[in-house]
Amino acid sequence: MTINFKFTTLTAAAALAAGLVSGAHAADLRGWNIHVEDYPVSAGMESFIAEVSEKTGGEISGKVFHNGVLGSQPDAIEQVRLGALDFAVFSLGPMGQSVPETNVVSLPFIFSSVPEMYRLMDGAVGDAIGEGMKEKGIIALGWYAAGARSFYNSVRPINTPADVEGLKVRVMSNDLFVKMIEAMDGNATPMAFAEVYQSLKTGVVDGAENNPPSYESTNHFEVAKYYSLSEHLIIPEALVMSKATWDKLTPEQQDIVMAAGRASADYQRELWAEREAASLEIVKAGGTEVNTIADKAPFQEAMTPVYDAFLESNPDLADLVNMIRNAE
Ligand code: BDP
Repeated sequence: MTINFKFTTLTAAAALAAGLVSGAHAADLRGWNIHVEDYPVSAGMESFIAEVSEKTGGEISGKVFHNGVLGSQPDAIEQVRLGALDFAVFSLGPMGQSVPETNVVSLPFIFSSVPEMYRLMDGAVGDAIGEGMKEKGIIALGWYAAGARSFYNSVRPINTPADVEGLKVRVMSNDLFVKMIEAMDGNATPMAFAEVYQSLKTGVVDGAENNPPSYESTNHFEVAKYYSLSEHLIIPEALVMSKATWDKLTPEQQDIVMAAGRASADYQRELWAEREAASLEIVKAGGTEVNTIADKAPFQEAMTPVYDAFLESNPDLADLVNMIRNAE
């Protein structure tokens, strides 16, 4: 018995050194996705896992579970940290509770434009946030596009912060978004993405906020006809792998996974630009009244208390905030 046991252990160790066992263990990765199958994030995730499978000669394969069937986003973030889910695309919005650094990109109007967000996330800002995620068990493989989020509701077009007053607005689960709505005297309701359609329809909430592809793909536009281009949040999304899964890979496999993650982000960003334009056309054809906001300065000014409270309770993140705010 003892001899057999030793033999088995040695064989396993030898196989591990050759990268065979780790590859075999990682073979069937489970990917969490909140979106419908026909969505830029979904296509990006599919291209990622297909490339990983091809480049590892099938040592690592996987399946993407679309439509949030594996649970809500806040839960899935914890599952990835624990290694119960292997990969996912997360908005950095609901990641704030687990990874403090990610809160910086959830501050309203912190990026001045989407191109600026890409540039900074592909540089030192993204590196700092990625480090914070790694410390919490999440490996960032690529920054995905999510455009800018704007308000929509079933009551009235929004042109000034005063138009938000008294509205019940669904937000993603993060206290920063509650504070953002309260700064305009609205009533914020944190709620899972999957529950928003029904809540809009039954009047549990008057509105929500999201980018055009999410407003369209969820059919929220059918039940909240006013879409006002406030573009108050530019929050990147991340293709991530659980560190528990990552640590089982050989260095060669890790290189393949990292390169496939980056490539899938480039692809997703291209798809995003097309989908954003298409989504706006679809919602307009469906009867949505889209309005631009002539002057966004009053919204930005209304956010001062949000920044003040954030910096007061997170003084260690001031450098990162300033790095983004002072970016040329
Ligand atoms: C979408 C994001 C998704 C979020 C969702 C939300 O892609 O990750 O869960 O917004 O509002 O734009 O919950």
